[in-house]
Amino acid sequence: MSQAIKPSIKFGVVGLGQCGGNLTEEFYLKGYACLCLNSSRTDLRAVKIPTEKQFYVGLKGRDGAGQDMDLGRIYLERNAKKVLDIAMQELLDVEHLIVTAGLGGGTGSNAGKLVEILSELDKPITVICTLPWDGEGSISKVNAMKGLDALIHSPVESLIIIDNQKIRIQSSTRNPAEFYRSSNRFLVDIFDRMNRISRGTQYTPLLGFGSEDLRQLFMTKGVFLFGEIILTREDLKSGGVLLERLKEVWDKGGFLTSGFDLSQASAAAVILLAPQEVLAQTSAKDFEVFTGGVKDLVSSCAIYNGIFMTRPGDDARLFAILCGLPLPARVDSVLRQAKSEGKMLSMKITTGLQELDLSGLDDINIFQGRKHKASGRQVDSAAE
Ligand SMILES: Nc1nc2c(ncn2[C@@H]2O[C@H](COP(=O)(O)OP(=O)(O)OP(=O)(O)O)[C@@H](O)[C@H]2O)c(=O)[nH]1
Ligand SMILES: [Mg+2]
Repeated sequence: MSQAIKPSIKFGVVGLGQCGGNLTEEFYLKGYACLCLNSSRTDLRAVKIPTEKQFYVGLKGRDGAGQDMDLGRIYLERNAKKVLDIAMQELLDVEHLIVTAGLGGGTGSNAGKLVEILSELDKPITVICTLPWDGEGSISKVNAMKGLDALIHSPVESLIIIDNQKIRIQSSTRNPAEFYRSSNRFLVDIFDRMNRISRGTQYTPLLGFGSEDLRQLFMTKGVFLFGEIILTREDLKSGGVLLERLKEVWDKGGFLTSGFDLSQASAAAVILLAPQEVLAQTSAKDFEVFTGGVKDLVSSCAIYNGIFMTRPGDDARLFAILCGLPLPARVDSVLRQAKSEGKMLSMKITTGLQELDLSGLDDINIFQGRKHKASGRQVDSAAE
């Protein structure tokens, strides 16, 4: 899908901190209205969006928050009016705001505070945030959990949670800049394709899924999960196989957090895009088995279905969205780590340097009485 297709929802993206900036850069490359906020001019320079879309929100020229979440919050509070003025000017005609941030850093973990500030614009807000991977520092995990809690209590509509542990496991390269860039791009690519389905004039809607359907899903309070699968002819031959592929994308696929109780979703969408030659081989009965299976998976929940006929030769794709979900199991795991590691860390910090036991050393003075020749004069070390 190309940028020639208009987006279904006019999103405007605000990135906070380094991770937020990296994710926002990907949206910018797809043509969305974007701006980056950071308390570090060094981090801002690294983001490849025009300088007039980058804004310093630190204090007195300080460079970053150094993982100090309280300092990051003070920065944002002091810059609240500036942030609001910029957002009003840059994102006036967008319909829905997206805030991107890495939970863990001192700046990005204040995404909840940013949501509070931006709520003055009276536009719905979705947050895309990351959770730290297991090998990250204890401060990161404590910040991430405090930041997530602040988000839950903020006026955010939907929350998209990226699991950096999944990114670490799945990445084939050891270079963090590289694996973050490719996973950011992978995710934003799918997001963007999903946001251009309903407006693609080359797709013939057989069962329509419109902009308003997508908007309803993004406005549903709770965690938002989405994924895309390229289907093989085998997948489309049986409703049962298709359902297994769908479960795969919701349970393990992509880089979003997993471990959800799918039956708790309050809305779901399944959109099939396939060329005529593939659709002609898919029996209506199998599609019924599939949609019936989806209903069983998510129990009582609003379901939006869409089928679009694409151009001959195109890949058959299935987009799957679940929303209104409670927090996933991965959050419990990071919370447990934050509590145990955080406790140990604060003990270490408050203990400081230990007293030395010098008993037994008092009477030892090896150089006492020795004569030294220094700077051409006799020095009696005992007398010095
Ligand atoms: N998925 C993903 N995670 C990232 C990326 N960049 C950083 N992170 C993670 O995001 C979390 C926060 O890190 P940063 O964004 O560097 O922190 P910050 O918000 O700039 O905060 P300070 O540097 O303390 O001011 C950490 O867990 C990082 O590992 C990225 O491009 N993609
Ligand atoms: Mg930073």
